[in-house]
Amino acid sequence: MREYNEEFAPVVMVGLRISESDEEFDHSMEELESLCEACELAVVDTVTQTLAHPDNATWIGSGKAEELARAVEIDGAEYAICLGNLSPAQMKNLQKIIKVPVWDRTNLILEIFSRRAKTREARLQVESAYLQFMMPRLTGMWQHLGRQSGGGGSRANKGVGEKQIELDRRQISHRISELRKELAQIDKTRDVQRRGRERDGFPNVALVGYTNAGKSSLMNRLLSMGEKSEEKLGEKTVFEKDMLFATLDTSIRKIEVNGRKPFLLSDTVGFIENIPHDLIKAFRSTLAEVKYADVLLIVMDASDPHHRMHKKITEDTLKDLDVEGIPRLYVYNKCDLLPRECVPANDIYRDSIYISTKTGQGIDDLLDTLFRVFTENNREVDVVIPYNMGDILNRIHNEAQITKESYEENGVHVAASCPAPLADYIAKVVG
Ligand SMILES: Nc1nc2c(ncn2[C@@H]2O[C@H](COP(=O)(O)OP(=O)(O)OP(=O)(O)O)[C@@H](O)[C@H]2O)c(=O)[nH]1
Ligand SMILES: [Mg+2]
Repeated sequence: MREYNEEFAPVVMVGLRISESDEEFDHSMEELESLCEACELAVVDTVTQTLAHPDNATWIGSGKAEELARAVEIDGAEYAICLGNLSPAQMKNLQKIIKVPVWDRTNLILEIFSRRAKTREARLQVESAYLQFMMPRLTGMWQHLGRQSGGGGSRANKGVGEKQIELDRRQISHRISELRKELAQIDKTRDVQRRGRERDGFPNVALVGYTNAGKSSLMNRLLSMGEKSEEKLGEKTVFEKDMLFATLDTSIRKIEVNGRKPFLLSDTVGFIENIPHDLIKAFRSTLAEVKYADVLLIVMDASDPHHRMHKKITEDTLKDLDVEGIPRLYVYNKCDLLPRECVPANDIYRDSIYISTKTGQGIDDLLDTLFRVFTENNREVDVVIPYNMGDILNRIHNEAQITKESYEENGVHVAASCPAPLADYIAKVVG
């Protein structure tokens, strides 16, 4: 039993097992409990059922639903949280029997997201996903409100309820289209910002991976290696916590580790198994940073026995995001939690790196590997930089390998092997 904060609302967790192995089922239930915890809910009891397929009416079958109703009553639970995605009708029927709101996994994830979203963009994205999820479920929701206000199922009430649902539906559709417009506007601003960053020509690296793998911790570790001033470091650090979906908003930071060339690193929302489709759709523009990256760092918690599955889920989600062509490095984090003999030695010519953001182990190897990948994408540049463009020449000195440099009448003639983003920048500015 986990220890919960006293203020968390008590809930019963409900698992329906169809064809999963014991191990898969237990893991999914454990993850559901972590999702509950992230949503400030305390799991006080668990009810499980095994069926060949979900019951059409009540999802777990009517006998099990009665058992659940008793458990809910005895435990004083305020919600039942179901593993799986229930149809609107299943949710409505189950709710009627157990007399407290029923949430499925999607519901729970949406709730976490709506509590955690901070920036305007994240809030709008979550609201849009929530409303789209709610639309087909309005009937069930009204029934629950009716029951709470003591209305029950009388004919007169039902009429009012249906009218209300029609009204709600129209209002929600209207709100969804408003949200779309606002998000499209934010998208435009984001595009302008991105073009601005592209103009600077620094390589873009994106952190991606399963939630709680240590993406934000890696960002913070790299920031701390470059920033000596405590105050400035405090302003740049991102939120990290042992909790699912700690990060929802994308943060982009310039990483300047002493003696190395700068690059931009973006940290974004983590992935999870069966991530609700509406949510992925809603977060597409936040995740767009991933699409424009030069290298993806796929971060995994190597101490988690399910990290191989997490890797697969991450790769499947990336497929949906259309980022197939971007080079990837696989970062096995939390190696401090593994026996020393289980951690392979790093080799910068491989694409898997073993690190610990906690101890700093392997971080230099990760940077070496990352710069090896940048260099592999280098392009040869042969240009004359006018004398009034000293800043570009400085960057070539700092970020490229110069093979020839001579001072001519119109400027400095350089031939160099440049990181692709810098080569693009030079082509744009110098021609
Ligand atoms: N022991 C150990 N713990 C780590 C390491 N890296 C991160 N953690 C812990 O793992 C937890 C999750 O870290 P985060 O950096 O928030 O993970 P994340 O991938 O950003 O997670 P989301 O934002 O939820 O997607 C935190 O409690 C970290 O302190 C590590 O190398 N070793
Ligand atoms: Mg994070």
